[in-house]
Amino acid sequence: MFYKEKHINFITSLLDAQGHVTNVLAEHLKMNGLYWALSALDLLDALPQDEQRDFIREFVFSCFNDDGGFGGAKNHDSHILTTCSAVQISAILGFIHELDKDKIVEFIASLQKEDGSFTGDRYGEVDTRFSLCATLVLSLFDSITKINVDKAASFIKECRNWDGAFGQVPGSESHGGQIFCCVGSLIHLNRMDVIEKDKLIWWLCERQTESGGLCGRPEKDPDVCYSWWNLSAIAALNATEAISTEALIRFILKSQDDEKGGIADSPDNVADVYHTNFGIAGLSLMHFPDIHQQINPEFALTERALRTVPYLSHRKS
Ligand code: GRG
Ligand code: ZN
Repeated sequence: MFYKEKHINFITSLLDAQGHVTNVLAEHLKMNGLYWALSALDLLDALPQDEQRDFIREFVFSCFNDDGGFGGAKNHDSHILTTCSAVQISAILGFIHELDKDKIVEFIASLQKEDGSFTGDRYGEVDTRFSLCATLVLSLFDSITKINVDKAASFIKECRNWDGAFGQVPGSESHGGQIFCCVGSLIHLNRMDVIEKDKLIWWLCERQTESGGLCGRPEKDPDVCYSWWNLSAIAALNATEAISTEALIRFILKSQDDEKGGIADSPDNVADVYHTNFGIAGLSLMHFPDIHQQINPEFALTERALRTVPYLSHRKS
């Protein structure tokens, strides 16, 4: 049984009247938390309306900085992770056309390094997560050519390991989360040729555990969020039939809180907004019948939201 109404109540109860994700998340996670909450509500056909929507829009604008990026809260420094969430929220709530596209694109492009990688902010940490944020945002603005596409792809290739999977930086361990980032980046860069498809699908399938849940690395415990990180890559490679979706659906449903709503990282743990969103997103990838919205694996947005983005009007979904 899927507790749709309970999940809607669980998430809406985390949003205060102004649309902020209250209590549960630290200040610097407010923007990301808002994306998780709104993405889940979009998938459940329960987005906030009217006043609450306007408050969220104002919050997003209040986090915009002169450098063209968004901080995680008002007066916070810009970061590519929070910029990505802010742009995604704007797409979900239908105000992306009001953002200062040119300044945001300039901010993202300024974070690309000589080797094609991206830093998260002006302090210089590099991670393939940031490549995904950069390419996702540029793709939404139809501006991918504002970066060096060849170098961006060759950096991702450097992060590909002998097992066909990807890590955070060259030489680092393969991980489901980074695979989502690298596969997504390569799709946005139109460089799927960098993927060793058979090897990668094999690696991903081997992450399904006896419980039906997916784990992020060999010998690790299953966790509902990999029903998004791993499965989105599997779906993008058109290989969903290579895992047991029935067993994975059972694992996600078992991780629900059947009283208060919400989904935890695994059965019997405490539900949170992050696992609720990615659990529901995973169910959407598997065309679970109670979820009517289809999520797109490389944008982590519903096809409904993507259809409202004016810069993508030429796109066939
Ligand atoms: C557009 C949805 C979206 C995201 C932006 C932030 C980001 C880009 C991607 C995150 C990808 C990632 C690294 C996900 C994994 C997160 C996670 C569960 C990390 C836990 O790692 P460990 O080592 O746990 O603590 P394991 O599961 O390996 O034991
Ligand atoms: Zn998790």
